[in-house]
Amino acid sequence: MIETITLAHHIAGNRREGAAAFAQDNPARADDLHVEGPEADAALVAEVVDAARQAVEALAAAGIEARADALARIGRTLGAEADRIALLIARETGKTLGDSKGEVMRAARLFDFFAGETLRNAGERFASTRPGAIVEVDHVPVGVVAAITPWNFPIAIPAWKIAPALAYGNAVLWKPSEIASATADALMAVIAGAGLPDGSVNMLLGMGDAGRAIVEADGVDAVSFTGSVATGARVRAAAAERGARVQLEMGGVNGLIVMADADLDNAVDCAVNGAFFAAGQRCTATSRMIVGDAIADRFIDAVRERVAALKIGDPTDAATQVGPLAAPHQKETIARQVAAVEASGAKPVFGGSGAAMEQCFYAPTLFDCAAPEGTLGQEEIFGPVAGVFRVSGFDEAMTVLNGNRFGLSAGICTRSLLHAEEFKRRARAGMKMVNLPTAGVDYHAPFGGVADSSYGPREQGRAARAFYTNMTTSYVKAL
Ligand code: UN1
Repeated sequence: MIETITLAHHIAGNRREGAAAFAQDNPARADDLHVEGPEADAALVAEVVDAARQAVEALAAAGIEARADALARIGRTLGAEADRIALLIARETGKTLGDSKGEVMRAARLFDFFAGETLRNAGERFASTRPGAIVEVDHVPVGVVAAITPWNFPIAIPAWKIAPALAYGNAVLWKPSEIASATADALMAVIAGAGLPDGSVNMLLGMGDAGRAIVEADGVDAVSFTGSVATGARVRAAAAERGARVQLEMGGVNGLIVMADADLDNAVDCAVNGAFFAAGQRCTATSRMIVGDAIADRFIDAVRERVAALKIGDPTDAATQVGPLAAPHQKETIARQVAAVEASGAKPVFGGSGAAMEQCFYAPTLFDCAAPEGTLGQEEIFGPVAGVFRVSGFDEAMTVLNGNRFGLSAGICTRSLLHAEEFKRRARAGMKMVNLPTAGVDYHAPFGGVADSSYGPREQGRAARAFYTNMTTSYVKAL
């Protein structure tokens, strides 16, 4: 029996229905879940911007303690409802139940963290060069902030945009991915019960057209986007056109260096987790294993053995470690990219173009002797596909690591403190991991990349304030 969920936009506390414009089915099985929802247009965006503008006033009037309480309440409710929401994430996006539960808890902690930050938004005070005057610096709300979020972290990424936006007094216009809209609706239900003023968080559904209408809307003061490089470039251009603030988190072709002196067991754990968990659908996933010649054969054998033992299957089964890709078109894209890699002469160690399975499943795929300038070295493949790049030593490893236009996350497995420090100094990446997978970040530390991976200020942690506030400088002379 297929459950059908028909979604609506959420505008200032009310549901707004519309003709179904997109659909998402459980990517692991055909007989379970069908989600559909409408597409927002420019008129709807304008209506939301008005409601949100009023909410900015109401949020200021409510005061910081009311906002902190509301954020803490959202965190608590998410924690209490984690099992129910995790099951929905697994059914809608194919993320394993364990990962989904972990993600809901991460979202809960993000709301909790920013509940605290609401009260800690302190300014600065200077003596003025003009005798008798003082200078005060305040961090004030930007206004109406749009959050455009992807499906691969369908609740944590929205949380790390919505929570700081509210903490610092902004109202939110959120457009979740059409692949994760039922999960988004579940988060909206939790937010609705938190006691925030109507219009503080509004959700418009849809695909590219809705996203474009939001980014181009005049009253949207800032846009925080996580998604593909191609879409990110369009968001940046449209926001720049009208002078709106923009923050982009996009792709990565992240590399993990495995030095000959590494703890091999740990390095294999890092590589397998980074490349294949979440079916490789993390922008921090490991696409490139940059391995010292001396241990490459042993490393590959150990990876093959570890991957053969992975339990691939229904994400709602608690024992499953790797689920499907999120949607049929994702699987088609991966299949096309893998075929291109094979056409260039590469032979898979395991997986490959025959690895497409039933529904949206795609088996882990690893190529040996990958060329740094080829597809595996240069192009993001948002699936369980990685290449081994054999190198002669540390310097060559660093050259390969920094050899593409991205710079999100990078890792090294080594027992050498010298190489770990050199790696931290020379790796061109926003996140640097020593003896840890390239994926998996904390919620209280800054997150973001360099080069073509990111644009604008960092997300998460206290660093998030830079994007969600304007600085004002006041000069006061008491007479
Ligand atoms: C993580 O690795 O824990 O879309 C987070 C992504 C990133 C988040 C990664 N923005 O995969």
